[in-house]
Amino acid sequence: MNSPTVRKVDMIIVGAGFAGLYQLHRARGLGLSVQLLEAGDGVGGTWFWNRYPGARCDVESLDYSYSFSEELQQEWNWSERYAPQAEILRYINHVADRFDLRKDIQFNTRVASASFDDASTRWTVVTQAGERFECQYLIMATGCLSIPQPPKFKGLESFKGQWYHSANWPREGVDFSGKRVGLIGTGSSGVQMTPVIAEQAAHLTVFQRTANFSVPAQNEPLTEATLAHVKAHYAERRALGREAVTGQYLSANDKSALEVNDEERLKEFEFRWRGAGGGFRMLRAFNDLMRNPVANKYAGDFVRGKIRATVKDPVKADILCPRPDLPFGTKRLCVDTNYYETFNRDNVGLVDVKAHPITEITPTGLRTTQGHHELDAIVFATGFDAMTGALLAIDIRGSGGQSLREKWAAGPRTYLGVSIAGFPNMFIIAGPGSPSVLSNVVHSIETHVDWITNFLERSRVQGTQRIEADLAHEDQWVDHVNEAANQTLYPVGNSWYLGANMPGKPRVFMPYVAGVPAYRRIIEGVAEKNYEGFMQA
Ligand code: N01
Repeated sequence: MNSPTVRKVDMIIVGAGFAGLYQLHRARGLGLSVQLLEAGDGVGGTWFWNRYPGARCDVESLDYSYSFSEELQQEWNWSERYAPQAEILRYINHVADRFDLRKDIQFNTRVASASFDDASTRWTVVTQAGERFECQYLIMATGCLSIPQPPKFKGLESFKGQWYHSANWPREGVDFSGKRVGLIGTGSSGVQMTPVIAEQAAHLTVFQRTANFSVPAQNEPLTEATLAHVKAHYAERRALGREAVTGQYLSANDKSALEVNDEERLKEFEFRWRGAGGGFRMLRAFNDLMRNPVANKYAGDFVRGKIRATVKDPVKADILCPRPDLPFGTKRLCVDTNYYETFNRDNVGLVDVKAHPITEITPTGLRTTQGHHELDAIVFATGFDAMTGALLAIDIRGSGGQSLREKWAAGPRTYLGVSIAGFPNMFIIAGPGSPSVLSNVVHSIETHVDWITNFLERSRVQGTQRIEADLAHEDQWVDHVNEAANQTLYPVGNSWYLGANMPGKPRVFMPYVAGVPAYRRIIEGVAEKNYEGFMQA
């Protein structure tokens, strides 16, 4: 039998989202031969798959975009403050064309395994179709929210209508006109699609297990004058973003919620809810919202007050109000357009499936412990195996054949969120242990890609063949990430940040909470000290 051909390149990148495309561009700049492997048939990553109605970013597009090319940021015109999915996908396609990236991307290619050979210091990457590649550097640009949590409901196979998952939406769209639709899940995806589906469907029933907090996006079209102003000062905007805790400048108030009186506190919350632009600005209303339970409760009570003032039916309002044991913002804050208002429509129902759990899907709908709901279509907005799912979906074997699945059996462990001890010459972009999903992720991606590229440039000059995080440094970093999380209220939130949404997943707070500027200073310091904590041979 002939042995399969092996394609040899300097670098394999897995994933053609924001991270993979920029890494491809930068690696080419180093003169490396690169092959990018992508499971989908187009670029865009999360924006390729998540085409559900109402999908849009929750970080403003003027910030949630690449900063590496002045020409790119000058020529692209965002239409709205928070661009819809289709526009973001057009932008990513534009980037792929503008920088001629497609010629190094192989689509429809899902990676099955990757193994490191200590003798040659090369990775062998095998696709699900059995193709083999060999490379010196392996870059995992697989995304934090790319493995949907499959709906596991008894009886789903018997359902006679159509069902959909938010992250695997039909490309041609779905027409819900005249249909009775059930929507399970009220995280960012469910909250974004509720108002849009309600407009079209004959009836929408939202099945909510946990009430989360949602704040208005205050989305609006971007005028020519706004675009011109931003473009004239883009460098300043990006510089402010770099020094902001989330990598996006959002006028942070440096006062404690406890040092002001009731009137001033309310004024600040109102300002952020309405006038100052909405969205994540609410998290910056006071400097201790995510650390001090009393401060946090003020924010939670404010939003609960808004829900009760908006939703006319007091029973629905009560179900929609997050319970006191969920601190504000500790499950990822949802950013919406008309979410709570939608529950005032006659064709929208709400079922509390914590109080009355779903028992089964039936051929004609869904049953809870309280009764049966007749449905023509079911939408699952039930989330993802976040942060680790895409990496562990691949059988990754590092030095000495060590399995990543085994190494991470009790939760992810990284050095700086970018490297894993025992897995030489492999880097992860915006992975667990870095600000990642708690930041403007496009900014964090650029930070990682630039850092990795500089590291590789230097090691090529020095003739280094093998780069590997030192285990003791990794242990220290994991402790530091945990300590930082434990100084906040985040771990209380039982969220996907902790893996709490996946039955059986170890509970470890995965992103690094200390903020983008603090993180950048750490990784820049590591670079300055000859990449301290990395063994280089
Ligand atoms: O997923 P989620 P998502 N029975 O995990 C419920 C990003 N994103 O796709 O909270 C009943 O947040 C689950 O209930 P509970 C963003 O980072 C960004 O909405 O586990 N319900 C929850 O309500 C976001 O945080 C945008 O009790 C079940 C929901 O499903 C992340 O992606 C837009 C259930 C899942 O919420 C994930 O968001 C969209 C069950 N068996 C997504 N299983 C932007 O705006 C789960 N649920 C950029």
